[in-house]
Amino acid sequence: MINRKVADILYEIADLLELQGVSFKPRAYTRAARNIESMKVDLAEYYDEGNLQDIEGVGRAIEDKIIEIIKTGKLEYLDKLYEETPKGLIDVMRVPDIGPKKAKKLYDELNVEDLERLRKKAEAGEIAELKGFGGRTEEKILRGIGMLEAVSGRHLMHEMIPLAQEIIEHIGDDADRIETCGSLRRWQETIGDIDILAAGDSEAIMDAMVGFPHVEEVLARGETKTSVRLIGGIQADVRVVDGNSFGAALQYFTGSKEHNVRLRQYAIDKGYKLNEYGLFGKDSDERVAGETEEAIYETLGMAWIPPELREDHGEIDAALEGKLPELVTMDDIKGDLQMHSNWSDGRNTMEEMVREAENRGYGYIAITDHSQGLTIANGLTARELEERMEEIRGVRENTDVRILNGIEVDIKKDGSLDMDSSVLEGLDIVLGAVHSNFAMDAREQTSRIKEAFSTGLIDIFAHPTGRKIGEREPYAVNMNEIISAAVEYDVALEINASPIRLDLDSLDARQAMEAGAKISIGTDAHDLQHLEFMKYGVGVARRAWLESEDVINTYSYEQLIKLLEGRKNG
Ligand code: DGT
Ligand code: CA
Ligand code: CA
Ligand code: ZN
Repeated sequence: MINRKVADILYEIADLLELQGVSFKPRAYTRAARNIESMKVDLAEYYDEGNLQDIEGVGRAIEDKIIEIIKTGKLEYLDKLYEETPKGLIDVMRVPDIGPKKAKKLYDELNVEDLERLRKKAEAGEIAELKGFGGRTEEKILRGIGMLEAVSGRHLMHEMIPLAQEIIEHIGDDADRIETCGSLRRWQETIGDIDILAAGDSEAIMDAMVGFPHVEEVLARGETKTSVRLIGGIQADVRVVDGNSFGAALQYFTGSKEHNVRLRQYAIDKGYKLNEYGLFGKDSDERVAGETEEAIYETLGMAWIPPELREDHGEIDAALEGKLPELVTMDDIKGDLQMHSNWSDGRNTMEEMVREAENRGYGYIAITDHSQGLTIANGLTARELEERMEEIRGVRENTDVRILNGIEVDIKKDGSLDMDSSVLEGLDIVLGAVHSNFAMDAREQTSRIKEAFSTGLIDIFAHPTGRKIGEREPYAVNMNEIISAAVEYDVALEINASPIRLDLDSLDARQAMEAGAKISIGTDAHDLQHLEFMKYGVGVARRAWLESEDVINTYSYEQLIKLLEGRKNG
C-alpha cells in the first residue's frame, strides 16, 4: 500500500506550512492525511479508477500530489518547501513535544531559529514564561535536544552499508587490498563517517575515489588520505597504506578508540609498541607484525577479536583467556519472526513475503500483522485473522518455507492484550508490543509490560524500548525488571533489526543474554525488501556477544516449535 507514504508526505507538508505560518492549508493536508491513513483500500486502486477525489478531504490540488507520488515516489512541492524553510527551524520543530505550532511561536516570540538558541532559552527559563509552555516542557525540551544532537551528523546503517559497498566496488580494481573500517566495520548502530582502507597504487586509488559518481565535494586530497563529501552530506575517508602495514592500519582505523587505547597499553606492558604501521619490538625498531590483524593479536598472545566486540567492554581479557564468544552469524539465521503483510500495514502479500524468504534460504517465517487496536496500521480483528488463515493455508501448499500464523498484539495501557486469549492461544506465535501511552513513568510502564508477560500468552516482546533513532526516545522502563520478567515468564526479547529501531540495543541485549533471556532477531518487515534488514539485527546481536544458541531464530523449525509449545504447556 502506498497509503502510508502518501499520508506521511501530506503530514510533512502540513507541518512545514504550519511552520511558515500559513493558515487553513495545514488543516486541509492533515485532514486528508488522516483519512488516507485510515483507509483499507490501496490509493493506487482509486487512482486506477480515476476517483481519488471521492476520498474525503482530497480535492484537485491534493489529488495531483497523490498522483505524482504514486508515479514517481516523490513530490517536488515537498522538496521546494524544504528548500525555503531554514534548516535550524526544522530542527527545532523535530524536537519531541515541540512540533510546528510551538516552533513557530518560539521563533516569533523568542527568535528561536536553531537548536542552540532553543537550548539557551530553555536553560534561561524563558520558555516556561510563554503561554502554552510549562516548566516541565523545558526539561523535556532539553532532553529532546540532547537526543537530536546525539544523532545529528550521524547516519543510519542502511544508508551507509550500501554506499560503502559501492565505493569499494568502484575503487577496488585499483587496490591490492581494500576494507571498510571504523564504526561501519564494528556495526555500530549509527555511523559518523565511512572509513575505507586500501593498499596499492595511491594515485590510481585516489583518482578513482574523487571520480566516484556520488562525490559532491572533495574536501582534501593527499597521497595517504583523501576525504570527500557525498550525497546527503555523508563524509568518506579513504586511506592508502603499504601492504606490510595493512593489518596494523586496519586494526588502528577500525577502532574503537577505547579498544585501541587499551590494546596499545597492553602491548606496552608486554614490551611492544603498537601503532598504525605495525607492532614493534620494544628496543629494536623491528616490525614483528603488521601485514595482518590476526598476526598482531596473535603476537600479543590473544585470539583475533571480531570488530563488533572492540569497544573495551571486556573483550581483551576474554581474548587473552580464550573465552571470546562464538558469535552468531548471518549463516546461522533460519528464519524471520516479525513481518507484516498487506493484511495490516505491509506492502506485500504473504505469498510475496514467502517467495522472498525462499530466496533467502529460510526454513520458516512468522507473519505478525498488527491487532485491531492499532487502527492506524490497519490492525486485524479476530475475524480477519481467520480470513487470513484461509490465505495462509493456500500459500502453504506451494512452498517449503514453514509459515507461522502469528500476530503482533498490542499491549494495552493496563497490560491486558488487544485480543481474546482464546484467539491468541490458537496462533502459532504471539509477539506483544507497546504502541501507545509512551509517556507513562518508568514504574507504570514496567508493571504494564510485566502484567502482559504474566498472561503467559506472549512468545516474543517486540521492540522492547520503542525507540526510533533520532525520532523518538525510548520510553521510560526498568530494563532490569523487564529482563528478569522475560526470564521468569519465558518471553524472548526482540532485537528489532529495522535500522531506525535496533531495539534492544547491544548493551541491553547483552544484559538480557547474561541474565539468561532468549533473544529473537526480527526485521519487522513492512515490505519484502525489508527482510534484508536481518544483517543489521545480527550486527547488534554480535555487538551484544550473542552466540547462536542465544537467538531463537537460529533454531531449526522443529526446535523452534518445540520451544514455543513447551512455553504454552507451561
Ligand atoms: P564514527 O565515524 O563517529 O561513527 O566512529 P569511528 O569509530 O569510525 O571513528 P572515526 O571515523 O573518527 O575514526 C576511525 C577509527 O580511527 C576509530 O574508530 C579509531 C581510529 N582513530 C581515530 N582517531 C583516533 C585517535 O585519536 N586515537 C586512536 N587510538 N584511534 C583513533
Ligand atoms: Ca568513521
Ligand atoms: Ca573517519
Ligand atoms: Zn510494532
